[in-house]
Amino acid sequence: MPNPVPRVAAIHDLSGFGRASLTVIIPVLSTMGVQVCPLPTAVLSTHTGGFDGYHFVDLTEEMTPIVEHWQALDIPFDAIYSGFLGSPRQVDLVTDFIARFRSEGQLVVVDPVMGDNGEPYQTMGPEMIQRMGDLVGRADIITPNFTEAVFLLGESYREHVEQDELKDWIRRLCDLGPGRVVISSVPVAGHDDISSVVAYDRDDGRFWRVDCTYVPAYYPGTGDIFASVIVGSMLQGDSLPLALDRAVRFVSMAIRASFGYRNPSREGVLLERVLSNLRAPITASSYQIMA
Ligand code: PXL
Repeated sequence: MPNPVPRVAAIHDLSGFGRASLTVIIPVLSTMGVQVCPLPTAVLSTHTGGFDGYHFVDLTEEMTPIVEHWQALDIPFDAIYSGFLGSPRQVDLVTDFIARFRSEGQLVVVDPVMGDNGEPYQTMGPEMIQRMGDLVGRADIITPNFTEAVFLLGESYREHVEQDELKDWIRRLCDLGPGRVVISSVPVAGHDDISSVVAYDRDDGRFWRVDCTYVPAYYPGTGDIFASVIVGSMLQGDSLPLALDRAVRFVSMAIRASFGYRNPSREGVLLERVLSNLRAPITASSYQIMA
């Protein structure tokens, strides 16, 4: 019997304040009609983007007993979705989780959370970056941002990349293992006011692109919201370009709903104001196939 509601194992941290990781992943997926079973990797007082002195509780030692209980219960998951990991050993634990719970028709999504704007997050050392490279090899879909794609490929960060080179990067990311790659925050040459999201499906060899108008503010947690909408959309049966389109539209809407306020950007986007839009029927889409 298939699960009456799609069920996802979500392996991410819980940052209490600042609207990132599980505090946005759970509401987004629940609103999209997906049951979230969190396997927390760490508990933090806040996320690490813009707060000093945060308290970080590593849950590495707690993860295996949780996984063993889930395995004893024989819980079937329609998707496994990992994100921010607190230590290199947690990468092994996620790999082990995928091996234990892998099943036919399941979706394994790895969001290789490591950094943004050319910089690694405070807790991401070179070992984490190297190990994350191993983990993406176990995924069906990966969702790095432009910076994380650069890290995974061992390239040097740059402001712009030509389309042919970007396609080459994406094919190289697929060579690591995943059949579908989605890269967000790709700079568009000659257009400082636009970034794009590009996706590739190895099965049909097609590249898709959605452009986003740049809003001059950086909000932590938007990558988690973006990847979660992709997961929810794929679980609803949407095609890759439609999932892409929905994720871009929703994150853009969340940023626009927040930018007009003087709310500190480190507190994240005002998700609660826009969440219900995830239930709206799809009326238009703007994805393009890349020549
Ligand atoms: O949104 C990614 C993320 C997740 N978890 C933690 C973070 C960040 C980004 O800063 O600090 C703890």
